[in-house]
Amino acid sequence: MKASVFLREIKNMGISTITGVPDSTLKQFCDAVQADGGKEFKHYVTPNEGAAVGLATGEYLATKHPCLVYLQNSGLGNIINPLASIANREVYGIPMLFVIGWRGEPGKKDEPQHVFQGKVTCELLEVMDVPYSVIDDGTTETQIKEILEKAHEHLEENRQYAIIVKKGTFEKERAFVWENGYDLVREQALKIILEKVYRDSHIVSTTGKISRELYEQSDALYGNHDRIFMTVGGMGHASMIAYGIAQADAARKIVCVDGDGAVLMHMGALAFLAKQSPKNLLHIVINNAAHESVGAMPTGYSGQSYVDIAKACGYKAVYSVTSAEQLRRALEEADTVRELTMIEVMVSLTSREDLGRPKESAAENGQNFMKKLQEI
Ligand SMILES: Cc1ncc(C[n+]2csc(CCOP(=O)(O)OP(=O)(O)O)c2C)c(N)n1
Repeated sequence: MKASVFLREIKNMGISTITGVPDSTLKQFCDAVQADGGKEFKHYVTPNEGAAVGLATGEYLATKHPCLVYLQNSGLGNIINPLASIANREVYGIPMLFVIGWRGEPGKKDEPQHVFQGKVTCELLEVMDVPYSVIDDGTTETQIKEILEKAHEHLEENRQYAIIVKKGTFEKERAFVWENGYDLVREQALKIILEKVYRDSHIVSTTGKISRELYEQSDALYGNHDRIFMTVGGMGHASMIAYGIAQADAARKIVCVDGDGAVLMHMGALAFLAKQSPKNLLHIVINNAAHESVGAMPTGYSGQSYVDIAKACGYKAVYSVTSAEQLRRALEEADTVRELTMIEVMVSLTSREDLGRPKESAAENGQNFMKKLQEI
């Protein structure tokens, strides 16, 4: 099915505001929403999925029109609080239509972080009092119309309804492409970071391609990746994991390699970290103004600087760099400062088609990281 056809039916059911966080399973859907460019739909990429439920709640209060909230099933955790304690029919009864990308569908091979989440996706919706339909590449236009009619009935009763989207449901159409104006390639920046910090620090890296690129570059440079803890799931929590390690032993140097979308998702961590001010934590934000790993949709804070926020929160030193040379210099300086520091690295929207994935299980990588941690 074409995502543009799906969107037309969404419009026909009276929805004209779409909000959420992008997902690779929903890439074609996200591209179609971007391609609309605000003509038929108002569109907001929110910091996290719970924030989208908040926005949808406000829109309904103001207009009596339900919103469409899209998310990867990893984001279910983020919506549970506002769904259970605001939107549920036993509280305010706020209707909204969820469109959920299903990673880790049982029986299909997927990454470790998606396996359990994929298994409990339907159950979670049942527990949350959200009825749902599942669609795939065999779902016809007529069936979609029927599903949306059913959804409409639930929305009319002040309930929510979810459409779970299997991988490959939406056909490829015109991809949404944009440039952010930066030249430095993320993978090159990550290599520079590894060259500077890998020997005497431990790294906590964020969700998505940043971890996958660090993994490959570390193998290429040092023949192992044991000093990297990859936050493969739990998007937005890498800096708090890094802090957890840093506070346990002030003698260890910890580097968090974060993404701009991930920092935005749980931005409160910046304020917390600044308050704690660990001297042994270097926070690097790879900023491409987008969720590049899942299709490069711009974030809700695209084009803005993270160091200004970090500085205002109380980070002791901040650098924003756009070139390899500036990055090398900032890493040198950060090493002499030895205070809570943020380096923001502005990078392009480039990544390799043949980028690999970790070969070991997550548990194995976790164990190896813990062993290495004891060595320094
Ligand atoms: C809670 C949650 N929502 C959505 C996703 C899907 N997801 C994986 S990586 C990613 C984009 C990360 O963006 P950013 O941190 O800016 O890094 P980039 O991919 O641009 O390098 C998203 C949205 C997820 N893993 N978890």
